[in-house]
Amino acid sequence: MKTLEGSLRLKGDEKIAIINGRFNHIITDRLVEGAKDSFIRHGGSEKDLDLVLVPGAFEIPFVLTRLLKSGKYDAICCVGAVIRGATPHFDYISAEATKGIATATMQHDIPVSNGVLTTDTIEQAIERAGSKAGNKGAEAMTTIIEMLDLYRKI
Ligand code: INI
Repeated sequence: MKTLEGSLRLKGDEKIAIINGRFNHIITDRLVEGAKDSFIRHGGSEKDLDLVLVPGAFEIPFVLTRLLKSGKYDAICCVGAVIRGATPHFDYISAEATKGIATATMQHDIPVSNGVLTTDTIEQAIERAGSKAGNKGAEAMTTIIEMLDLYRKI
């Protein structure tokens, strides 16, 4: 049986965009740091990394669609933080961000990852932004690195 699986290996010339929903920036800045760190550790070059800031998670899919259409990037990593305690329309914003990222991604042949946190409390968000539950920005970047290699193989 032939198994196809991506390795965590960059060629070194991949151009990547991180889209960051600035809302709850104390959290999302840490997610960006994690994503950048993962990119560099896996052999990426800082000059090939662009950071695009949007007001909140709700805006991520609109900018993602434009960046996908631009053809400038090999992969795109989305990060943000929607916290239930911080918004009465938590379900609406988190669902639109998740659905929007998935919908935009389906229409293009470019790896995209969803590192948007959706948590009940700020404590849960802190745990996922570089403390005891890891850094979901780093995980989101690692995911697109694996997917880039898999796309090369299939
Ligand atoms: N955006 C977030 O990314 N996280 C949140 O927790 C949040 N809260 O709490 O409201 C939030 N709101 C802003 C939203 O993403 C849009 O920017 C806004 O609705 C304007 O379209």
